[in-house]
Amino acid sequence: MKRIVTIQDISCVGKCSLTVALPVISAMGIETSVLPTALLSAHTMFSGYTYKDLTDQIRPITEHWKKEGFSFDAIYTGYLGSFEQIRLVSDLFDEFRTDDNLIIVDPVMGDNGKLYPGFDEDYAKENTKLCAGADLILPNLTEASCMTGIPYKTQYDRAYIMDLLEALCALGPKYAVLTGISFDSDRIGVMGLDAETHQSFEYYTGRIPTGYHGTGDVFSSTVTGALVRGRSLGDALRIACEYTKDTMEYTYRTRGENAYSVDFEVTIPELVRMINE
Ligand code: PXL
Repeated sequence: MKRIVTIQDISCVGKCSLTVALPVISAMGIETSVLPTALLSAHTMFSGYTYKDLTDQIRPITEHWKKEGFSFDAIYTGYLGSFEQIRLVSDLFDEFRTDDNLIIVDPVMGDNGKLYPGFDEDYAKENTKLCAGADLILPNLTEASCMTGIPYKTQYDRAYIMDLLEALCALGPKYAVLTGISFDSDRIGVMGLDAETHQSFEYYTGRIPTGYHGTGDVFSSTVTGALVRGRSLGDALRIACEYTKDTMEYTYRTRGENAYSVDFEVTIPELVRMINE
């Protein structure tokens, strides 16, 4: 069985980060090891959340893993909490990178033009160091703009997206994929760039007229799982876009706009069908 390690927080309530990555990647038939970076009572969109930093656990845990000889088919990082964590996770990349495993970085920092509570521009710049060591990075437009210094826009054309992708590739990953790209009101999807060949690719689905927390984590977990299951990047992106859209559609239909995250559990059978076909 293939094994992934995913490195991000546990938000006890809120369906994001590890509480999404674990069920989604496990459902794809892959062992999911975790390295929790922090323990929160709920995700940071709830006011008054508690936060227990787990930075001091990262080294002892990875040292034990090294002693045991554990290896991972992919290392997938999401929400991290501090400069120190970025440094420790970069070290972890160096220690656990092999010739054929994958390093996937979702530089979770913000959305809709704003950084999440607790993050600032300096933190965004520090995240570029993590991206440099990745095979694939999966920022949204907000995160891409903060990391590259290219101003965030809500109205844009293909040239703007290509500029962002080129700037992201210049950070050092093999592939950059931008999420949440929309050139018209009823389609949304992803555009990516191969840093070596400069070939671009894209995939779109119908658009659900609202945004939900945790959808980026559903998307990135699915891309990671599909790649480890041997799918091409184009195919992994298609499966992840479709699964994310299905979960958003179901959530919108049954709960409207005010859900605190998406009901990805209900659509897991569809994900399992897509990954096995
Ligand atoms: O879904 C991204 C995410 C992950 N972890 C925490 C968050 C968020 C988004 O707000 O607050 C703690």
